[in-house]
Amino acid sequence: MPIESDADVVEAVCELREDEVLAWVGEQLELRPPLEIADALAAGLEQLGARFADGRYFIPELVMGGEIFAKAIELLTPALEASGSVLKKHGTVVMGTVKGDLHDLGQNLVSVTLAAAGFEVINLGCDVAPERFVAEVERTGAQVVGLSALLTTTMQMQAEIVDALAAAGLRDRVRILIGGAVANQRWADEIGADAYGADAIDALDKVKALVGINT
Ligand code: B12
Repeated sequence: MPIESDADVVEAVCELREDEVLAWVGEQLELRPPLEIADALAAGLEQLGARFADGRYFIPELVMGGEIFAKAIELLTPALEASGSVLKKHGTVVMGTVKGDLHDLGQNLVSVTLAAAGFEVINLGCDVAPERFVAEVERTGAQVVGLSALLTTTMQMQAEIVDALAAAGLRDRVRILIGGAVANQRWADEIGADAYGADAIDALDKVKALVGINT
């Protein structure tokens, strides 16, 4: 079945039709902004996750779906970068997925989006321990640290990192932004983070607000 709509691409991602999905991404790049395309693909992964949750899919499907998404984001990255103001550096953001959590696709997308908008992004990858976040904030003098978590078992780690930054005496120097499928504003308030970002665009808005950029 050819991909003719965003609903079709959700199905194609779920059915792991890699070649068709990547060809569709190439076509869509001529037609609309790269983040819109990424959103459509993410909806596919969400659906795939739902099928995993209800027992129709297993780990291999999850892995392959993630790989297709990563390849698609690679295709989108030049367009994402070109859409930003790469000349002006607005500040530094340390970004990572917390310890115990291997989901890095979402935070990579956020990182590319922030970099495209003129931020220096230090992407620490996934499974990042609190002490590493502390060391990188100290080393880089970052204004913002972004913490991603996708598992109910790892969201507590976001709280531990907030505490570790405070214990290191850095809490007044760095703003803390949290995100990932299990995070929300209430959790941000509860653990004493400065903001919550729902997706890449929201993350960019929140980072701008945290460093005092109005546009
Ligand atoms: C792909 C995937 C995997 C891949 C990850 C590959 C990779 N390199 O990332 C693999 C196969 C490794 C995996 C493994 C597991 N997974 Co998984 N996975 C997914 C899936 C299908 C998609 C996640 C994704 O990448 N989405 C696309 C991106 C773009 O979205 P996103 O990550 O949410 O990011 C967006 C926002 O959240 C936000 N954001 C993200 N980070 C940040 C950070 C900041 C600072 C900000 C502001 C914003 C922000 O912006 C992003 C862009 O819009 C989800 C389903 C889902 N609904 O999320 C399950 C899901 C997260 N996984 C789940 C589970 C259970 C697991 C495993 C435990 C399975 C197992 N039994 O082994 C393991 C855990 C491994 C580990 N220790 O981490 C559950 C989690 C349930 C829960 N609430 O705890 C989910 C929800 C599936 C489900 N419905 O059951 N998984």
